[in-house]
Formats: sequence, structure tokens, C-alpha cells
Amino acid sequence: PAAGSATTVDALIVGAGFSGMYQLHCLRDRLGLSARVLEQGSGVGGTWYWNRYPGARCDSESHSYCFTFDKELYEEWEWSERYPEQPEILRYLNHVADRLDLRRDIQLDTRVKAARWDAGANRWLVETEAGERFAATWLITAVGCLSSANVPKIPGLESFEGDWYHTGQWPHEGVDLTGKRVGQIGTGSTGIQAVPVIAAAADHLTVFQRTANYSIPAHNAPLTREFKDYVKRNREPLRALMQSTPNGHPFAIEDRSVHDLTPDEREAVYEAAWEKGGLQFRATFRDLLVDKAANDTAAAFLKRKIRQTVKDPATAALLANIDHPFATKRPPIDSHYFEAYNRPNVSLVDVRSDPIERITPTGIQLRSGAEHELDIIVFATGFDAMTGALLKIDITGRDGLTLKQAWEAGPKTYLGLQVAGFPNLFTVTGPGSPSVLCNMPVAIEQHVEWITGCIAHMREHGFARVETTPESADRWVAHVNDAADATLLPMAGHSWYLGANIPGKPRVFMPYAGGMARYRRICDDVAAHGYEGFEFAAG
Ligand code: NA7
Repeated sequence: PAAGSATTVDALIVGAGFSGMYQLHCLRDRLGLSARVLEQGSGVGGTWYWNRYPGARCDSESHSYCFTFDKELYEEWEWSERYPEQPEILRYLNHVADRLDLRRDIQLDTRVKAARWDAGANRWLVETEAGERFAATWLITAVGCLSSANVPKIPGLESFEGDWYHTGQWPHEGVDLTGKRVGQIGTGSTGIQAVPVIAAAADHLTVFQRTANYSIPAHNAPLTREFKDYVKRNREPLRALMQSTPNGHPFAIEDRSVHDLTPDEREAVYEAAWEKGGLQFRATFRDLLVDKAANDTAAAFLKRKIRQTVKDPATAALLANIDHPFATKRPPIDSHYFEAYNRPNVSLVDVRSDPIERITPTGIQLRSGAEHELDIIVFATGFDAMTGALLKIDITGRDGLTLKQAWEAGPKTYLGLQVAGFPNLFTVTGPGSPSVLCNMPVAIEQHVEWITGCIAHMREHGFARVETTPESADRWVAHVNDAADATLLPMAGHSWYLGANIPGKPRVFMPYAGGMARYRRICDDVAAHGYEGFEFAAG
């Protein structure tokens, strides 16, 4: 991008989801900078603007899946359910935009195409798809971790005569599934949410499963008046609790080992957690994610639940044929997922043993030659996680180095927040941050506040440039690897945490598994020590 006729702002933020909106608020309203958000969607909300598939809802509990930095904002919003549905979260984020008066600095329908560091002027030059130009001292990407849809390249898709949709790009007007034969590929968190809802609407649903998955019932329900009042009265302790836990949820991990209990006692703990529902299940013992023998006990319990729920033994066996330890892939939670297989209009196809060979004009054909006739194909096939959306922007840093080149062998950041060679660029929830292993708003508030603090520090000292060093990034990548290796997480060889779901993507364990609370302490220490690992320069 060239500088000519560029709109100049202090900070340019890409994306208007949770991250981008809070970043705008912090920079504009707390630091007094001029800031602009560029958002490709026609509305704010990010993930929750795009993911409108049947059954889309959050796996974090509603009272924890929101901003907690502002007392009034927290107390005035009332969630209706334990796990909010997509439309309600989108309403919330629109409320935030209005309440903080953010819209006047958010430019919708604007896709950022390229960004180039202008070393002479210490600024970023940014160009949009429509050819609009911006110049900004700071460029902050708030593009989300799970926002670049992955539609697998299956031969023949273009010949399909029915309709097909990726769950993350679901049509806003909805899809009428009445009387339709629907095929759904994918049984991750998304697929597991979608199955029961699609099954209830469609004539027939065929689920194509490559990797069987654990799932825990959400036991979603409307919130009682009493709970809503409790939430309103307890913002501060809830916020403190969320900030103190490794995963940012409002529940602590029990400080006991699986091995401290007898098998019967353990069973009772699992049963109670199952009845309670949700992600708390993984908080029942401290060693579930670090000790394979401990994990095996949870895995056995969950597989047994599948076999007890699903009536057809062959279907149950396929669903329970899970080969990764519990919670080493993102553990889904569901509303009647396994029960859906007891419906006469739902069938399960194992595409591990008989892979999808091609898509034909009338459906999906497997390697064995078996054909499944379909009117609609739903791709619940996930995302090019953590790096996909960033690499879609053509970013060129110092000395002509592109982000693609810098990350050829896998993403490298310091704290998930900065990349060596890219001054004044901050990546909210970047690879190397704990965000995707954490309740997202908790991670986002921390990242955004830390970035805001760093920019304030620069202004105080009259610095024009901040950049992390290659040594700091190398050290952080090594620490991220060590943190992952201290857990069972790398045992799921096929997870998007590793980039393994995208053909050709380098296999690097991307999220920081050392826990959000620890990460926060590290970031605070870095700042307290004069932003150790970053170099500042005056103009
Ligand atoms: P995920 O968790 O990446 O799940 C994608 C699913 O799609 C998973 O079951 C994949 O099987 C399957 N998949 C992907 N490509 C194919 C092909 N080519 N053939 C068959 N099956 C395929 O994405 P989600 O959207 O469910 O969840 C993403 C995150 O959003 C989630 O973790 C939460 O944090 C929110 P595989 O396991 O690769 O064998």
C-alpha cells in the first residue's frame, strides 16, 4: 500500500468482535487516541456475526462469556440461559457497541487486504479490498482464532446440484431444511451442536464422522431470577475467580488426584459432574490433562455414557471409538447430541474406515463406492485456526519480510502478542497466547489491556516504535512447546491446536497451555520490567 491520500489515525484495529471493540474502547476512550476499526462483516460481533448455524451457542456459561471490566455494563445486561445462543450473544455485542458508543469509529463491509510497515515514518500503511488507504502508528489485529473457514478440498464439490454451506458462513436468512436430505461432515464442537437441531428439522440427516469425539451434556436451561441476581451482585468475586483459574472459567479445578479416590468414589464424582453438565467436567481432578492413567478413567466413563445413551450397538460403538485422551481436543458440550442418533431419521457413516472419495451431483460417494444421496451438505469442518485469518492479510514488516515468510515453519510470536520484524503490530489472541484454551473474553480483556498499557508506555516515553526480538520470540515458542509437552494435549495428533486439520500447515502446537493465570503473571512481569523482550525506539 502507498501513503497517498491515506486516512491517518493513531491506531487501526482489524475486526469488530469482542477483541476489536474493547481495543477501540481502550485506545480511544482511555488513552484518547484516534482509532478506527475495519470490519469485513456488515455488522459487529465477529465470530457471533458469522456463526449462525442451527444450534450455535456458546460453551462458556453466559455470566462468564461477556466483558467484566465495567460494573454497569456487566450488571445491566441480563442473560436468559445458562449457555447463550448465537442471536443473544450477537445482541449483547451490539449492545456493547451502542453502550460504549463504538459505532462511529467502526467501518463495516471493509476487508483489509494488505498492510506494509513504512520504516521511514514509523507507521503502517494499510489498504482495503476496495482500495481505501489508511496510515496508522499502531496496527492491531483482532481477527479471531476461529474465523477462517475450512472447506476441505473434496473433488466434485463444484458439481453438486444441491446446496452446501460451511457452518461459519451460514446464510443470514437461514436455511429451510424441511423435507431435505442433509449430510453433515464433521463432529467437532460445531457439528455436535448442530446435529440435534438439524435432525429435528430435516427429513433425514446423515452424519459423516472421521474422528469420534467425547461430549458432555450442557444441561442448558433458562436462568432463574435468583441466579441472575447473584450474578449482578457478584461481578467482582466472579471476575477475580475467572482471572485466577487456568482456563478463565468461573470454576476452580479441584485440587485432588484421580488416584486419591477409590473407583467407586471417582465414579460418583464423574456422575455428579455429568449431571451438572458443561466444561466443569474437566475440572473434577487436577491431573486429567497431565496423567494418561488419570485421563483414562474419565475417558472410560464418557465412552460408557455414549454406549448407554445410543440404542443401536453398532452406532454406539462407532461413536465411542475415540482414540484421543479426553480434552486433548477441544471438548464439546452438547444438547442431546448422542440421543439424536436414536431418531429414525439420523444415520452415522464412518469415514475413517471408508473415506469420502468425491462429491457427486447428487451426494457424497465413499471410497468403497457407497453413495449417499443428499439435497444439502453442511460442512462443520472447522477453521484454519489461529493463523488463517492473519495470513489472509498480506502483511509486510521491516525489510520486506512478509508474515507468510516469517511463519513459513510455523507461527512464532512473543507472548502471542508481537512478531519479530513487525514493529507496532499487535496480535490479539495470536498464536502463542492461551486464548483458545481459555474462556475467550477473559483472555481478550487481558490481551487488550496489556496492549493498551504498552502503547501508553510508548506515549509516556515518546517512543515511536516497539518491536519484540527474535530471541524473545524463540524463547517464548520454546516455552509454549514445553507447556504443551507438560500436558497430554499433544497426544491428539489430529487437532487444530497443532494445525493438523489443514493439509500442508506446519505442525506447531499453537496455544499456550501454561494457563491463563500464569500467562497473565508473565505478561505483568514483562511490563513491570520495562517491557522485557521488547525494544523501543524514538522517532
Ligand atoms: P473442529 O473442531 O476443527 O471440527 C471439525 C470436524 O470436521 C472434525 O470432526 C473433523 O474431523 C471434521 N473434518 C474436517 N475435514 C474433514 C474431511 N475432509 N472429511 C471428514 N471430516 C472432516 O471445528 P469446529 O467448528 O467443530 O470447532 C472449532 C472450535 O470452535 C471449537 O473447538 C470451539 O473452540 C469453537 P477430524 O477430527 O479432523 O478427523
